[in-house]
Amino acid sequence: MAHRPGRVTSAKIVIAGGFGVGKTTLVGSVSEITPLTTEAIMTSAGVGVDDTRNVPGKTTTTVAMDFGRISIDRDLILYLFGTPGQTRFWFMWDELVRGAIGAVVMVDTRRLADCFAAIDFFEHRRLPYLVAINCFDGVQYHNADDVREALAISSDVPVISCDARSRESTKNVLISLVEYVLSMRRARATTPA
Ligand SMILES: Nc1nc2c(ncn2[C@@H]2O[C@H](COP(=O)(O)OP(=O)(O)OP(=O)(O)O)[C@@H](O)[C@H]2O)c(=O)[nH]1
Ligand SMILES: [Mg+2]
Repeated sequence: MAHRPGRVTSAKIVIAGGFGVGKTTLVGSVSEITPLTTEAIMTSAGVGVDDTRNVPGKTTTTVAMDFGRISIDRDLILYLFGTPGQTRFWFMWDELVRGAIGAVVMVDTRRLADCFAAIDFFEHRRLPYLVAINCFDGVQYHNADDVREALAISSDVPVISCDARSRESTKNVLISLVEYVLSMRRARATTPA
């Protein structure tokens, strides 16, 4: 992604994380087009498989992907691809991340372990990612350093808090990710091989 002023650049970003962490909510809150969603009603067949204890109002789940678009400024458009959270849909991840410049891994601090698989996936593919703590109402706040330590991720991976329902908040997350990706690319370009 070479960002040249005056020329419109587009980039693909993946929104990942565990089941019910707020991925579809994030894409929906920030997208300037009506997001494409692939929600299916959760039926009693999912009882015992899908853990909805921390998201009691949740009645649907993503079965393929979410898709949205946001213009960060006049010359940078981001295309957002939200992944399905349930592990039984993970066979689609390889396709979903193809061509992406980076990823947002959303976490709910009540269920931190749910994001391990996403982090492993991006680490393995060397795709830059940041961690966005989705602050659900009434949940005790954990600061970024504690979450970084609990996830055992490198000190340069950004960890930030957000509210997936707020456009401003999610836009901030995306801007932070773009800045991080650009800084990684600059660092790689200046490191002798
Ligand atoms: N209080 C609060 N509720 C949220 C927030 N984000 C999402 N929710 C609620 O949490 C539930 C899960 O949100 P989704 O956006 O469907 O989660 P998801 O990660 O896309 O879920 P899957 O695709 O099924 O893995 C919904 O009932 C949302 O209304 C948040 O920031 N705060
Ligand atoms: Mg979803």
